Order: sequence, then structure tokens, then C-alpha cells
Amino acid sequence: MSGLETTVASTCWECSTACGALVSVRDGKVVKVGPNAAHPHSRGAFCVKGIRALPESTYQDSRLRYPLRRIGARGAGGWARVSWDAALDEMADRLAELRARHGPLALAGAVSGAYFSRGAIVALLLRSLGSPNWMINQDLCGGCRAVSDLITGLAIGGAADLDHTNCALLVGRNPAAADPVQWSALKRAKQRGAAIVVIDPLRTQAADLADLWLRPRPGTDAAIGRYDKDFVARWCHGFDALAARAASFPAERAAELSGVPAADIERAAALYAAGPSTFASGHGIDAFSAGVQTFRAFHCLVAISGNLDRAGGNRRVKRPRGFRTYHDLLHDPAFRLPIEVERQTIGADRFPLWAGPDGWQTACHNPSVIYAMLTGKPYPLRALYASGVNIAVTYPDTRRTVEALRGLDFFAVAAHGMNPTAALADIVLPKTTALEEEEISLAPGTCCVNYTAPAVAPQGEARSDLAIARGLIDRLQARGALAGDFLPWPDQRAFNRYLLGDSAIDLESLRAAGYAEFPYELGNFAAQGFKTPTGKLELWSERLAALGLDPLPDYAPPRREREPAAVRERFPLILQTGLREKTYHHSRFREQAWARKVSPDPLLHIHPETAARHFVGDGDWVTVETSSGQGACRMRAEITDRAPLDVLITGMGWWRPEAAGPEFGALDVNVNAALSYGGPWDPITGSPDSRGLPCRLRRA
Ligand SMILES: Nc1nc2c(c(=O)[nH]1)N[C@H]1C(S)=C(S)[C@@H](COP(=O)(O)OP(=O)(O)OC[C@H]3O[C@@H](n4cnc5c(=O)[nH]c(N)nc54)[C@H](O)[C@@H]3O)O[C@H]1N2
Ligand SMILES: Nc1nc2c(c(=O)[nH]1)N[C@H]1C(S)=C(S)[C@@H](COP(=O)(O)OP(=O)(O)OC[C@H]3O[C@@H](n4cnc5c(=O)[nH]c(N)nc54)[C@H](O)[C@@H]3O)O[C@H]1N2
Ligand code: SF4
Ligand SMILES: [Mo]
Repeated sequence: MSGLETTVASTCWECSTACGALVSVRDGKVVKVGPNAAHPHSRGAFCVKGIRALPESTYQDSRLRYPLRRIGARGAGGWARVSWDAALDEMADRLAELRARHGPLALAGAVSGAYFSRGAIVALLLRSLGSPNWMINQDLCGGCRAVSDLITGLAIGGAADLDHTNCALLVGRNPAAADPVQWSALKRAKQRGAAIVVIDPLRTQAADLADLWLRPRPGTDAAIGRYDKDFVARWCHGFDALAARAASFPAERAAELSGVPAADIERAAALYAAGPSTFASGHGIDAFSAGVQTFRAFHCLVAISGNLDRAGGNRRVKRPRGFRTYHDLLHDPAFRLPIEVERQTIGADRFPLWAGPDGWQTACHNPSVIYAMLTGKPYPLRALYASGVNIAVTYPDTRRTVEALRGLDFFAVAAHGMNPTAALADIVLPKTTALEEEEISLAPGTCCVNYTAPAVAPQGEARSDLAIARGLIDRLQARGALAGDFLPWPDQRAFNRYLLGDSAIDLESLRAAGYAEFPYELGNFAAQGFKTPTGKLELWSERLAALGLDPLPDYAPPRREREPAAVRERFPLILQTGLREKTYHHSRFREQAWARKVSPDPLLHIHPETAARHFVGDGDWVTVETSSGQGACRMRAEITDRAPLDVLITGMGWWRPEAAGPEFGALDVNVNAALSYGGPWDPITGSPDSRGLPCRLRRA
């Protein structure tokens, strides 16, 4: 006999779009996940990852349901099921022992960032042990735009008011695959008659929709963004200096550098200047070695064009008074280590706006962490706890990452299933999914707080990150191995109540609706100031100047143009990685049959002429190598004139659960096996080049 079906209002957390969701539950099991049309941000937009992949990753046979302990050699694939007590006791013993032997700094964490609770929780766990060392993957994601946003003083996050704009400027953003909410809003804007300007080397679906599509040579966008000229501003610092620099970038020069016709640049500028205009950006101009300066060029454009915090422009991030974000927790003095300890965060000396006490999320510079694991410099790094990242696939230079993980004295992973990272661990912990755990966060892009409901009890013995961290902290305390307790909440509910603080949002109505909107004011510049040294929007960045970095946005030639001619001859093509696939979230869901049916193989998009020159036919297996990588990646050719001539475009995140472990194909079909993490890095965030890489193509 089957019980009654109930519907729970929730928020999907499979990606940072954070769509409002309705979860149907019968007999204690989720039977359906779908959109919540009432949600003010997503307004009924949703995607197949929420509908299919989320419930399947909760219920699939390969779901991790119990803690596992390695038996036999690391990576050999032998596992024994153990109790939580046994797993956490062993973890606490090993962490306490390594802390005593090498000092607290030898312990590190790895998460994706402070966008989800697990990020902040792992950081605070490490701080409780006395270590400021935690890795985020934002150097590969949105880190450059976040730091540019911060130092310019805009604080716009990802919010683009497409619903009221007259002109949407989309730069390096592929919303049709990456963000169904933005994609629906863009189509609505187009219908309303707003102008759509797309800057992208690939002819994306957004480019098909656009009134004007600019196709720059990869990595040259800063030249276009720098072309602005004659706006005036009241709240800006450094306008004259910026105007002087911009004068050296007439449209003709921008055209020469970017390969975009000068007339198109002029037209884009005119459309944007008419206003109100909104800037929507993405990964396409982030995560490369000129990422911050490229974003600075566009962010200064937002600053001087009067589109900041105005309807149809880019709204500043608003928040309910008294509410705390995960990011706030990281910077709250109550949860900080002594400054002399935080200054030792790996990478803080070289990238202080990224790593350490003054860094955006206070995290490490990852390539320097990998180096420390391998060499003991600047000091030994011997233990790692990774939650919610699959670094053996998603970090560049897979061989080196794997070598570093193999050499650790202790490695623990919390995950939903076995993958190339967890396969190298000593202890693997089963984590709750977005259907099993309560989470509260500020919605991206809309003035609302989101609620993720624990719609059902966890499968098996899965636990939340907070429960795992709490269990560890109690045990470490008993072993005298704590520097402090920076996670003073007994459970997730107490933690969430703390986030709500004394804001006007109460948990009960939040739970009932799945979200809570809050009032806000646009253009309140006097009341809500700019968090920069001058208290103004900084076209001229005082923080960059103080570090001896270029205080004005500038154009840096892309990677391949900085390589010697001999290298360019051997690697004559350009590689772009990271194109999103609708079926997958990075390395996730590769074990799900429906997804593999839709997207069975890693694809390499190749222009017909480039393919012909390399005797590559549609569907052929090919290998790609880059000039700085240590290996090759195998993919299938997809011949398409959407790709520019001699630019190869692929996704990321490939591995095959059915291939031999512990790599499960991560050294074969994973593009990061062909990339380097060794620099050149963005001088501000330390981000590597994930696109614009000199490469060569061969038939496999
Ligand atoms: N289905 C799905 N959705 C996802 C994800 C996923 O894995 N799967 N991941 C999520 C995450 S974490 C992220 S960060 C986002 C990323 O989503 P987006 O920010 O949209 O990034 P990409 O999909 O990488 O697309 C970036 C676009 O930039 C273009 N581009 C590449 N190089 C350049 C350049 O030099 N200049 C310009 N102007 N454009 C360039 C590419 O051709 C591409 O069209 O997607 C999120 N959404
Ligand atoms: N070459 C190249 N590399 C890239 C990129 C690129 O474009 N090119 N893109 C970069 C970008 S934008 C990003 S965001 C990163 C993504 O890098 P990752 O964050 O490593 O990617 P995911 O595959 O999403 O890995 C998440 C892992 O966490 C597990 N997981 C999922 N949900 C939860 C949860 O709630 N709790 C816990 N504990 N675990 C969970 C999943 O099972 C999965 O194994 O990759 C980056 N790497
Ligand atoms: S876009 Fe898809 S995966 Fe991302 S939050 Fe929305 S439904 Fe979930
Ligand atoms: Mo990302």
C-alpha cells in the first residue's frame, strides 16, 4: 500500500544557479523533483540535472552509504565498511598525530568554495585544528571576477537585471547550457526588444539570439572592454587616469588586438551606452592568466556608465539586515586564527588578494599547495580532507595532482560515490545529498534567501558536513589537538539559525515557501558605501597599487602570443576547455546511464577546415596535447562551423566509472591530464590558463 504524496518546497544545489524546487515525497522516498514556478529567482526555470541527476545520485546503487576504510595499498581498490565511530576515531588519531609531528599547518582541506555550507564548514574545521590552509576551486572558476568585483568596489556578484534592461552585454557566458534561469531571462529580454550583444569566440545559442555577435580571438576581450571613452562619474576614483589609458585604446587598436571589426566594437559601445544596460559574464573570461585585468576592464565600464545598482543594470548584492553568508563566517573576527598564522597560508606571500588574511575567501593558492605536498616547501603538507571536490579530475595536471595525493600521510574524502579522488583516500565518508540536508543561503542574483529542505532521511548512514566536522572536533578535543572551536553549533539546524541571525526572516516561513524575499533599495550609494580604501568605486585600484600591481585595467596578450615562435610552430592550434554540457555538472553523474546515453564521450569541437587539414573526420577519436602539459587527452571530434578556425573547444570533467581504478580514465579522457597547473598564473589570483592554450591535434 502506498502512502500519501507530499510536496516539499526546496532549492536545488547541484549548481550555483540555485533553482527553486518542489520535491515530491511518498513513503519516505523522493519520487519527483521539479521546478517551483513561484520562486522569485528561477521563476520555473530548471534543468535535467535537478530533475534526473539529483534523485538518481541519491538512490543509485553506487551511492556511498557507509564509511569506508582502505585495505591494502593506496589506490588498489580494497575497502572495508566501518562504523562512523571507527572512521572518525581513525581520522582524529591520524590528524592529531600529524599535527603533533609537523605542526597544524601541515593539515589542509579542499572544497569548492564558500558558496555552499560545506565550504565554510571545512574551512572552520581546519581553523579549529589551527591551520589556515584550505583549497577552493574558484581559481579555476569565478575567482578572477570576484576579486575584480571586490577591488573595484562594485559588489555586483553575478546579478544582471535582464528583466528591465535595454541592452544585455554577455561576455564569455554560455547560459543555454550553464544557467537555465539566465537563459530564460535572456529570451524574455529579446522578446521585449532589448538589444543582445554577445562576445564569444564560439557561436553559442546566445550568439544565435544576439543582435550583435563579436567574435574575439580567445583571451583578447580586455582590449574591447577597455574601449569606453567619454562617460562621466560622480562616485569614481581615478576617472582621469582611466580615460588617459583608454585613449591609448581607440577602436582600431582594440580591433587589431581582438580581431573584431572596429565598426562592431563601436556599435556594441553605442548599444551599451544607450542604457540601461546590464553586463552578464562568465567563465569564458575568467580562470586564465589575465582574468582579473580583463574583468577590471568590463567592471570599470559598469562603474562609469551609470548602470550600477539601477533597474536594468547590475544590482549590487543586497542582504537582509542581520543575515550572515558563508563568506561572512570566513571573515568574522570571531572565527579567525591569529594574523601571524593566517599570513602563513600557502600562497599568501605571493597572492595576498587571493590567499591568506586579506584574500577574497582566505583560501590557499592551489598549485603552491600541490608543490608543498610534493616537495615539503615552503613547509610540509601531509594530510588532506576533501569534501565536495573531485580534484583528481577537475584540477589541471592530473598526473601531478595524483602523485601529490598518493604521497600524503593521510587523505580523507567525503563524497556521494567512488571517483578518481576518493579512490586515493584512506577513509571515504558518505555525504548527504541536497534531498537529505537542510541548507540556507543568499540567492544569487535575486533579493531572496533560499532554503534547501531535508525532504527525506539520508540513505544508509550518510551525514552532513557539519555533523562530520562536529564529530571530528569533539574527538580532536579529547586528543588535545585543537587550536579552538570555530564550529560551536551542535547541528545543522543551530548553524542555520545562526545564519538567519536577528534578520526579519524566520525559519518557519522560510521552510514553508522554500525561499523568503526581503526588501531592498536600489542606488543607495550613500547608505551602502563602497568597500574600497577610498570609499569610492576604484577605476584606479589603491589595493593593486599598494601591491605594486597595475592599478588600471590593462590588456595583456593571451598566452600563445607570449610563447616563443618555436613553441607556436609545434603547437599551432588553440585549446579552449570547460564548455558546459547540459547532462553533467563537471565530473558528476558520469555513472548515470541516461546521461551517458545523451553524452557518451568527451567531444572536441573542430572547425571543418582545421579538421580537414588534420585528416580528422566527424566522430573520429583524436588526441590533444598542449605546450605545457605532461600528457594527452583523448576525445571525439565533432566537426562544426560554430568553432572558430584553428581553435579546438572541449568541455571538462570526464572520467569513466567503468574504467580501471584508481584513475577511472582520468589520465585518458580528462582534458586536465593534458594541462599544466604550473603557471603562468594571473598575477592577482594565481589562476592558471584553462583556455587559450597552444596545442596540437592528432588522430588517435
Ligand atoms: N550543465 C552545466 N551547467 C553548469 C555547470 C556544469 O558543469 N554543467 N557548471 C557551473 C559552473 S561551476 C560554472 S563556473 C558555470 C560556467 O558557465 P559559463 O560561465 O557560461 O562558462 P562556460 O560554459 O565555460 O562558457 C563560457 C563561454 O565563454 C566562451 N569563451 C571562451 N574563451 C573566451 C574568451 O577568450 N573570450 C570570450 N568572450 N568568451 C570566451 C566560450 O566559448 C563559452 O561560450 O556553469 C555552471 N553551470
Ligand atoms: N580544464 C578545466 N578545468 C576546470 C574547469 C574548466 O573549465 N576547465 N572548470 C572549473 C570549474 S568552473 C569548477 S567549478 C571546478 C569544479 O570542480 P569540482 O567541484 O571538483 O567538480 P564536481 O565534479 O562538481 O565535483 C564535486 C564532487 O563532489 C561531490 N559532491 C556533490 N555534491 C556534494 C555535496 O553536497 N557534498 C559533498 N561532500 N560532496 C558533494 C560529487 O560527488 C563530486 O564528486 O572545475 C574546474 N576545473
Ligand atoms: S540549473 Fe539545474 S542543477 Fe542548477 S540549480 Fe537549477 S535545476 Fe539544479
Ligand atoms: Mo565553476
